[in-house]
Amino acid sequence: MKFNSKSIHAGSKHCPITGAHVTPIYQTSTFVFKDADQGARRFAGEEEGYIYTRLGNPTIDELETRIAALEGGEAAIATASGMAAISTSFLTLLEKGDHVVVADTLYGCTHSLLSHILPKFGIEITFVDAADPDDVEKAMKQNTKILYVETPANPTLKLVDLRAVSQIAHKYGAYLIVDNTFMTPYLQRPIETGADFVVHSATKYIGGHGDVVAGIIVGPRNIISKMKMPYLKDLGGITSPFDAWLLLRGLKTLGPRMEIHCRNAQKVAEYLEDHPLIEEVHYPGLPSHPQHDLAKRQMDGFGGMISFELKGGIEAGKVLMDSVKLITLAVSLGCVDSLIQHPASMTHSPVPREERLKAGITDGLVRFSVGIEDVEDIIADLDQALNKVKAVI
Ligand code: LCS
Repeated sequence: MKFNSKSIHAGSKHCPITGAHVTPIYQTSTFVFKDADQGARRFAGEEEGYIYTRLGNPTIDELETRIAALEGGEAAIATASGMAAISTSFLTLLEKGDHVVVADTLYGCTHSLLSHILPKFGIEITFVDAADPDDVEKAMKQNTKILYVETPANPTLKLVDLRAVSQIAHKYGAYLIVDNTFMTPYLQRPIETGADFVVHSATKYIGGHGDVVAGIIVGPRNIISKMKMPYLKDLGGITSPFDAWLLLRGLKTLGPRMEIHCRNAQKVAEYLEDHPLIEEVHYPGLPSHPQHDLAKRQMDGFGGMISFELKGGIEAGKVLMDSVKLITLAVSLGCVDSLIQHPASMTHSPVPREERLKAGITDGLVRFSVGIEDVEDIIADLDQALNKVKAVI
């Protein structure tokens, strides 16, 4: 099956009891055993079947099968949030004394997990400019267990050459984990270019409608099984059957939504680049993006995320964010509606200012998640808000 067919059908099982066409929300915490021996057999792993939703649930299973098929991975697990996916991967794969190499441009809470929480457990972290494979290789050591990157990175849209860094990771016997939140498997499948694991904030494009917080991990079946049992079972960060159902519903329209996000973002990026009040636009689909050639090679589309700097810095940015009407001032991204926010004071506030600036997350940077509204309306809203900026600077 091709992508859009898989996103509707992969893993889908019509209800064997009622014949319900759409998979039901198995909103139950526990499952009934026929007798005590059956319960014991299921706990012992001698018989397949459900026990308790933290250990497995039919609605969640269908989501996991579908997303693994879309990413081209062997297996997947769904988690309570993107951060639960990232922390569960690290806690499964790492041991005291291990070393992790990470891109210096990451979502703020991922940065905070790596710089404040993992070191408490004896894990050493090195931040690198992952856009430069030489910088990555210089940081690798004998005990490097994980190389972790986001591409495009949140919020600067800097790219990482996945083929190059997967070769480096494997040369040192490390796993490459790629956060594919900004792209989704519709636009980029890192496992096909050598990544070992893909993680997602499914809160974003996978859900797509701004009504769920969840995460996904995709990878080799033997390790994903271990992540599920005992790690996720004991750490506890599972998703709920209802959220899994919302994600299954979101996935059915992932391809068509991403097409519109990409088309709209390209037009918005071009509009912004031509606007006299805009200093710089970061969007991989613009020829001015320093890694535009890599974007064309590695991605099947340039995505829906843009960041930009206004002349007049953050004060001008605040006027813009306070003046939009159709566009919503809120964090999160990947929603059908357009969202605008300020990384330095919001999503990336956990990153110390000096490190933020080194990674290109300036005080004036504004991030825009372009929705699937009619692009003329999005541009008209930006235009009226930029006119307000013009009046005050
Ligand atoms: N990875 C990326 C690239 C993200 O952007 C986020 C959240 C996460 C992981 C964590 O996912 P969560 O636990 O929230 O599901 N990014 C956010 C953002 O940029 N604005 O609000 C949340």
